[in-house]
Amino acid sequence: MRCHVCIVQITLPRGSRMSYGHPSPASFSPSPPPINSDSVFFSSPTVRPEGGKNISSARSAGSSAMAVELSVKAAVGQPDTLGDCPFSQRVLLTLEEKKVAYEMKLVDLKDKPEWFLRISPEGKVPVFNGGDGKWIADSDVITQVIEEKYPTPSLVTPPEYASVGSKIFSSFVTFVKSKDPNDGSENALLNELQALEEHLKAHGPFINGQNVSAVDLSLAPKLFHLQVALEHFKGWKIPENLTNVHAYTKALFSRESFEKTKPAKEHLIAGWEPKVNA
Ligand SMILES: N[C@@H](CCC(=O)N[C@@H](CS)C(=O)NCC(=O)O)C(=O)O
Repeated sequence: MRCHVCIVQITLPRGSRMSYGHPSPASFSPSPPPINSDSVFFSSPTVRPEGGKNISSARSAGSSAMAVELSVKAAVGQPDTLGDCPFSQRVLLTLEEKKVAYEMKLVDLKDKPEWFLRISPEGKVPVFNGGDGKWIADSDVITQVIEEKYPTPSLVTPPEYASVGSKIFSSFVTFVKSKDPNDGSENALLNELQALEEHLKAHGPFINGQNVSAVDLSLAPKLFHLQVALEHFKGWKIPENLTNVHAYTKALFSRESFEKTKPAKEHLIAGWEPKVNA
């Protein structure tokens, strides 16, 4: 099913009444989820994720019978607001870039509802239903399925570029949690960013050249977390001399798809706080 009007459904998690099925390698087939009476439908041009339910342009709930659905993380302490999961945002970005209509369900990971645990037995977001009732976990698998189902515009990244920047997020996590300034975690992150700089200098502006592709949509939310969290917790910024990385983040963060799906900075910081101060 292809639609050029993106629809987002903000759902009260506790009120959701979704059907479920049994896991297979990456998917499982519940009976179609019933329409949730708590659901509110929004057309995406007016959607401000931080705005939660205070959004106009409501649509009839009846139009969602076989809709594409995506469950994502709700903000910490605010179950009706989009949260800060980079894997969830990656899938949202993929749907937005391909202009696929979808319904978004917010999940409070601190108080996982039963319906969610049925469709995601590991209790992780994102989980995706392509409209056929099969629930799929893991952003790697989900984005692959979306690419196959909606091949235009293609977001395929050539295999030789697929792992560019792939160690940035883990390096950032180590550094942001580090309490020892001499443990080498800052240098490890700088080395990864330098490698991205060199790749972009040779092949940019995006990782696969002129057009955004899947690897950029995976990296963009992670770079946003890096930028916001490191500035907040360590007063640290990506060095000025990494000019291609700066141009890259600017280009990614200013895309309409990113503006629509990004977490509010305060929610991102609230998400990292317990890990940083553990
Ligand atoms: N490899 C998974 C990672 C998903 C993941 O770790 N999601 C986190 C939120 S960002 C989660 O659901 N954690 C479970 C929890 O916090 O209880 C993917 O790419 O989708």
